[in-house]
Amino acid sequence: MRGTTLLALLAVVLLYLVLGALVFRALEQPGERQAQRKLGELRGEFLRAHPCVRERELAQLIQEVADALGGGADPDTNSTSNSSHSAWNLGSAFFFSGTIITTIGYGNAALRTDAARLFCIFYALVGIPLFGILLAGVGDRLGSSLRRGIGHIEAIFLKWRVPPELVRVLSAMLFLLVGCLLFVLTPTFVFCYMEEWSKLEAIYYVVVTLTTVGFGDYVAGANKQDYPAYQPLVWFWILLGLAYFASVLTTIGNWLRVVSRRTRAEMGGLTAQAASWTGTVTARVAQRAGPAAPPAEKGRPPPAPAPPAQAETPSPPPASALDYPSENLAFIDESSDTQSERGCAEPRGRRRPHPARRPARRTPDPGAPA
Ligand code: Q6F
Repeated sequence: MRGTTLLALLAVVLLYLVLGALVFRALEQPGERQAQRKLGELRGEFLRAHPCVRERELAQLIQEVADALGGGADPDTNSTSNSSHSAWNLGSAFFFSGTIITTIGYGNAALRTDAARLFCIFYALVGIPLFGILLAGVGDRLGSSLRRGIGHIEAIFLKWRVPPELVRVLSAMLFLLVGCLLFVLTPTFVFCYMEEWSKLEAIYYVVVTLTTVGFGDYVAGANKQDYPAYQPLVWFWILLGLAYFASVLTTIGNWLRVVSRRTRAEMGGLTAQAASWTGTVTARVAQRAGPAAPPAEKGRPPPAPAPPAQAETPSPPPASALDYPSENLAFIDESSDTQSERGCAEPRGRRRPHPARRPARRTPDPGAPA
């Protein structure tokens, strides 16, 4: 990637961050203000109702509670009854290890001792790549079995003489639909029922988890359930869902890459035009000034009709994946491969030849390194 492209990308990302900040602030700050106000009122009321409690003491207790909550302690405890619930029993600790190696990192309970933090460093450094290997394997399996299933349906479509183009689009949609059904919608309903979350909360949790953002405001399986199979099922869902989402995110990335390439090509056209214009102008100026004229720019090659810019302009942007959504959606089972700069999947080895697959369109990418 060239320096200018990188800078442009940096600018886009910065803009995106600012946009996020503005929207989140607008949506969240009013509620926060209100909650703060209410808390202050409650505190004042409490102090008025219990004159024996000093304000300092109450503030101290609140601070202690807030700190303990961060460590995963249960606030619903008093000195006499020891709650059997622990954020660090074996099941919860196992879950915690899972949030490390998957990089979900909910953070609903965090490490408090230096020894544990030190161990966490090395645990993460080994565990994350290890889990990555597993995820790649799972993604591979998942992709090929999904593809096999959809291949049957494709064959039926083709038998019905549905145009191959349409079959490709349909099968890509089917890919997305089946995946969504299996890894987003079904879990959403399960979480709705098991955790008593609203539909929005549940789907928000699903996306936050499978994108590995992992805020930790919602955590599945945190409350003791009557179903012993629930937590293992969530584990299973996370393993498959992460693989599916990895491929979906890769696909979206490929679309964005196509958009950026297109923009770059258009921008390249503009700069080339500008370059050839300035080139002509300087040439004329130089001509008029005569052969003795000093070079227009010191330390730079003369502004000849710039060949590198020319190379970027002429052909219209390659027939891009955005024109053929199915070509991109077909990536959905190829998540385990790191997508190259070109963002085109190489047909890999033992893949069943795709009846409707058209040979990969490969147009030289003007922006790619040679
Ligand atoms: C779980 C649990 C959650 C909370 C720390 C994510 C792996 C399923 C628990 C699960 C267990 C204990 C998820 C598994 C991953 N959830 N207790 O197993 O006090 O909140 S706690 Cl959601 Cl990566």
